[in-house]
Amino acid sequence: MRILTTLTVAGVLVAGSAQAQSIMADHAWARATTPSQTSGGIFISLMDMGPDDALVGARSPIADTLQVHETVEEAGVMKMRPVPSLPLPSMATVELKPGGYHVMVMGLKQQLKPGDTFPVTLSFAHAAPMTVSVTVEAAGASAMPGMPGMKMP
Ligand SMILES: [Cu+2]
Repeated sequence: MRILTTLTVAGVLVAGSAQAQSIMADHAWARATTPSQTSGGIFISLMDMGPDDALVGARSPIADTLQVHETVEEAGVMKMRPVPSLPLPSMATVELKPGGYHVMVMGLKQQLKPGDTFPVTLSFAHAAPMTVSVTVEAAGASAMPGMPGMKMP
């Protein structure tokens, strides 16, 4: 008896729902945290295979509050602030990544250790809510493109 696994979308657990899911998620990851850290960031690629949509919220059992944030530069200083809704244009991929959009985790109830996974449920303006499995990666892992191997004098 063989169980087909070829149709499994990596890292994505689509909640049982009759509603069609037009959003696909890829590489959902979070930065590892220290024991005293109470906040963190989640990064993910979202592909909208349906009509225009928007990411409007997120929740997870691991933290009190999750917010969609954007990173902006003000007078040479990088700051982040909440956005009520992150547009997901039809047939496009929006990447939440360090230095850009991210899901901010506040009030962490546990330390995020490399290799751990935890569920996050994303809410959209139109598509059905989607629960994805987020993998914790070492702080700095694949976070800063171009940085590994670059030695500054
Ligand atoms: Cu943030």
